[in-house]
Amino acid sequence: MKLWYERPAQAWTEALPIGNGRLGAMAFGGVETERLQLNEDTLWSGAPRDWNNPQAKEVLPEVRRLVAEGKFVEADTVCKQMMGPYNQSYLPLGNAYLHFYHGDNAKSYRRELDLDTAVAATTYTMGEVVYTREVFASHPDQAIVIRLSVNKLGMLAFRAAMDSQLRYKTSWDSRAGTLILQGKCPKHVTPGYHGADLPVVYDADTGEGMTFDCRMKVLDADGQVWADHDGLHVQGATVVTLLISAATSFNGYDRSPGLAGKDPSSVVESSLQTAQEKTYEALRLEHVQDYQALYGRVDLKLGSESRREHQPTDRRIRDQGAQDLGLVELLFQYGRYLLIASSRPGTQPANLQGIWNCEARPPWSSNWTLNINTEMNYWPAETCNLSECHQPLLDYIGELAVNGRKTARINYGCRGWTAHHNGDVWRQSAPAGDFGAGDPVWAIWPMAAAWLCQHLWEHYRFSGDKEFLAAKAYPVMKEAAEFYLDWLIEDGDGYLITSPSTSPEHKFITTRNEKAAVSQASTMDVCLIWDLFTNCIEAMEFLNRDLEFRDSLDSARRRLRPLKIGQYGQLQEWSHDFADEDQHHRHVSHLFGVHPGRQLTAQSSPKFFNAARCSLQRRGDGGTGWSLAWKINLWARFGDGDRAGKLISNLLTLVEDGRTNYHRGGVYANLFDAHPPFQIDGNFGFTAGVAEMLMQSHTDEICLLPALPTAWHYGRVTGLRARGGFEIDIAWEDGQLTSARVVSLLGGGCRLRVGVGKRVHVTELASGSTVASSSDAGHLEFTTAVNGAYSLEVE
Ligand code: FUC
Repeated sequence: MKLWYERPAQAWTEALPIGNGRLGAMAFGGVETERLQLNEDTLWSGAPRDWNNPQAKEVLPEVRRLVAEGKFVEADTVCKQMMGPYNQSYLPLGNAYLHFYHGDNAKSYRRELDLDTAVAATTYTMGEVVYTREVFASHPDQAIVIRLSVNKLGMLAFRAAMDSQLRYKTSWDSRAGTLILQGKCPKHVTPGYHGADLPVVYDADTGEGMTFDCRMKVLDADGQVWADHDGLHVQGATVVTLLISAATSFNGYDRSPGLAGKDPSSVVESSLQTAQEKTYEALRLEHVQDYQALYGRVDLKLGSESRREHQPTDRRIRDQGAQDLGLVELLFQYGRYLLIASSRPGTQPANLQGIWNCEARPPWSSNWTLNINTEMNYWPAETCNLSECHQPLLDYIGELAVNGRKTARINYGCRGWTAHHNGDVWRQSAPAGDFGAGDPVWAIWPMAAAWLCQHLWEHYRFSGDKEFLAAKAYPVMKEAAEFYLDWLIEDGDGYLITSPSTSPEHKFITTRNEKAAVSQASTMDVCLIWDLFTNCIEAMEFLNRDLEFRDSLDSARRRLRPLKIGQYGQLQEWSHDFADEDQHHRHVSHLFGVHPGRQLTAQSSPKFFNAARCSLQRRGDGGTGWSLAWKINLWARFGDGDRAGKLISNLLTLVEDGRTNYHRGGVYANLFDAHPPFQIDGNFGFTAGVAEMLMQSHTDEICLLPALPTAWHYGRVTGLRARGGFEIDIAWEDGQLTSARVVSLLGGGCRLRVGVGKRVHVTELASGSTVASSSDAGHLEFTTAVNGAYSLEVE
């Protein structure tokens, strides 16, 4: 499980990411100069502000009237008055450089990232001297640790320096051997997709804008060490350990980090203080143990003779792509690695770039885009056994709801809470769009609360954590449901609809042959509300709470305008059978009910399920990285392993650095997902998709191997998680299930669907007794004990 290369990274998308959830670095592995590009996950421009727009409420009746009259283009124009300001931007902290004095004529060069240990390493030789470098981001010690060594006494000499693109100054503490970088963030950054004369605006040093502190320190060195205006110097050493730590003045989403911020310096000092009392070996051991406790839970082996582990990763992608099943395994585990590295309890959720960003105006502000991207980031969290890593998103939702309550009231005069398509560290909840400069096709979408609440419910379904459901999840879900109850209006035919309504980012063609964004009751709106109401109803029944409210949700759910099938047999994207602006558009929002929703299944609604398949067929097999990843998950839900496999092939193609394209996603040399540009959602969506091909549990049964591609002849997966608190191992040969194991963490009933022609039986391991055998339909049902283990054999 290694990514490895024969030359240093030339571009950022060749560098290797490390992270502890909060601190991140991209390691370039340069010979003469090593660069570690640094990030800290709370480092954002701006401060809390009022983004709500009372005018939205004023124009809402007019927008609704125009939509009802079919004047969609006019409605688009008027609903621009409903927008608020743009959201702020995630920022790059800086760089640490190690300048060596040995030139760059290295031999036997190799750099790698080992997913089993989360350690990046570089080795090369210069004449007789072998140089070795290791770097990792420790979660227990909240520091980035660098180890340099040579095999010849005293041959190590370098100068270490730091810089930043933001406002900064450096200083040094020669006695402590510490280099200090202190900086200040802009109070405003205009998103890169919007032109501005002054896109990056700073306040006075004591004014608005986050401050930050980053320190690099020699932990131990056996040579001479000193610090001066030029940086940290090491000479005549054989082994050196460096520590880097950083913090910001971020003091919560609702406090100004410039005027009422935390003191970042004391945070950095104290983490360095704790780390420096340990040896390098101890730091490394604790890091590896902490990491492996999460990473080691899932293992995937796809049997094949076509593995090319002996080839560098970039060549494997270029020459073999998805035919190299070892590369598929690597990309699967990389998604898990990246989630552990970018999302730990107490940190910010993984944003569009996880935590890795080198630009002051990154693509789409490296924000939380809530109309697919942020949710996709967390698709693998539960199924791939990283439930703890889901926590930052769950916390974010609770905080967003606090701001979203004001937005619901001020913008729409509704109860409850809502949020729109863009979020930032200040928990921006209003429609971003610079008060009218934005396009309604993305800005007018008060649906984020519904989608995000799915994560609260899913966390409960996987973990069975009743305390979490009762105290944290349910109250937020209920308030979101209140918002949508108020947001829904009557359509005159007895149905409830949303208006204005968009299908995110995709326009339709009106009968007057014009492009428009807003109409009524897009399929996604209806499916999102169905999902939220259904989850709330189940939660209320389980908690035995608010049963009257339950009834009003249930009757509203029955009155949602029904889905429709269009002229091609497709599931209509809008409530009229409009023509698509782009038949191959990257978003597949109208298929939400198939995945990640559960409204449309072959059993519950075969007609719409088949229509949804027709829609996906029409969309084609192209798209941005995340779009390909969503399609993998969808084809898995349609039970078509080969088609999912085809999408995997399309995603596992090498994209050169610097290209942008909306139709051809892939991966970069470092296996980062390419929208392009780099966007991490496709990595997470891919990993979730592979899990979905091997096991599904979104209905009331656990389905083993629902969408296995023919090319994955034999293999096994261990440690996947199913709803209901089950841990599942599966093995197969010749494309057929051979055995499985179920560990029940919560006890209770377990229903399996195995889909093999032969008879299977299930044995309880503790007692050795058979607890179930399959009928011909391949269904099994048995009761499990808490922590009970069950083995399934094919007869
Ligand atoms: C949505 C998508 C884009 C991109 C952006 C971050 O706007 O349509 O493709 O992923 O989010």
